Amino acid sequence: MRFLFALLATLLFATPVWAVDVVMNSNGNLQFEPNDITINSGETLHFVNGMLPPHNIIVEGRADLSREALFFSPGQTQDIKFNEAGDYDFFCGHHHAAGMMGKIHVK
Ligand SMILES: [Cu+2]
Repeated sequence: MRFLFALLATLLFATPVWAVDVVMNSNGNLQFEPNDITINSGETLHFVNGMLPPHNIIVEGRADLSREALFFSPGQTQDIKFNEAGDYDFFCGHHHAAGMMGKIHVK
């Protein structure tokens, strides 16, 4: 029995496969949190929908990295893997004018 609990705990609380959680509006501010992100190439960002949806993720000039479909439900997630080093600007297409944007630096 103890073994099963240990196994379950390992499965449930294992180190996530992504590098950074990015919350889309966690507290009523129309922002990505964090919005200045540094990762290594090959790492993945895990976007989590927060409040005041809908939100999406547009990586400027990179349709392949963007997630244009709007998220309507809090808690929806989307992973984006960045394989190439560089600086990327990203924003929420629905709230760009409100300043919901950020930068991703891939080393
Ligand atoms: Cu938004």
